[in-house]
Amino acid sequence: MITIWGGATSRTLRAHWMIHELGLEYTPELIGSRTGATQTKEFRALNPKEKIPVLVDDDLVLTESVAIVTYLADTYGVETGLVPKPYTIARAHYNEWASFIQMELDAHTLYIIRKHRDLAELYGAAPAAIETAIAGFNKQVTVAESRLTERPYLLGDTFTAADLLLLTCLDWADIYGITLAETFQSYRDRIHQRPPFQSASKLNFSISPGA
Ligand SMILES: N[C@@H](CCC(=O)N[C@@H](CS)C(=O)NCC(=O)O)C(=O)O
Repeated sequence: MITIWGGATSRTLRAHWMIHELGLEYTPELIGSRTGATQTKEFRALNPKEKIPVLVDDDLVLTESVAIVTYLADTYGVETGLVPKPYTIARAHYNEWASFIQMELDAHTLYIIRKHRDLAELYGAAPAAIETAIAGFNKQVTVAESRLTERPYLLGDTFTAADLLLLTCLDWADIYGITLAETFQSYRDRIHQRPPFQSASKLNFSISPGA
């Protein structure tokens, strides 16, 4: 039996969304970040990093949203093409996009804004870092934009986990008031219509985020 811990954030959405894409049965444990729920003894035994999302699949405990998404598609959706098969060129490009999105659009830019603006009381206010993060996001995201002017999805003609990861960052940027290029509007509209996105979002955001 699969359990996904965590809700209410873009990172937790990724895990729920992939489960919904694959049509798997699972137990969502919708705990929020910064609510104290990631610091309980039970949760720390699963993830001493005190972070969500976490996947539990029988004996396997897996953290990191990109690793979770990739594991789920590799294990339960090999024929879906949601993540290209290992040892292929397509997989190398999937890895490339996944690393780029997680590092350049999430960790180095959007998460910096979150830490030093929304969570300034915890991490310190840093207006210059926020300005640089917004500029960095805008610069890096143009690479994805150029790609999407040539093909409907990041890896080609079909939706993959690379698009799932990108979409979560584009929606996160939109919430932060970052103006996205026109190419992204139609891309986002198209992906927002996917029933697994809609059902996973409804579930993921059914709890309030922590502070
Ligand atoms: N690199 C990790 C980041 C996970 C992360 O930072 N999660 C935040 C919420 S988005 C969290 O769990 N914070 C917990 C807390 O501070 O209570 C991933 O992509 O899964």
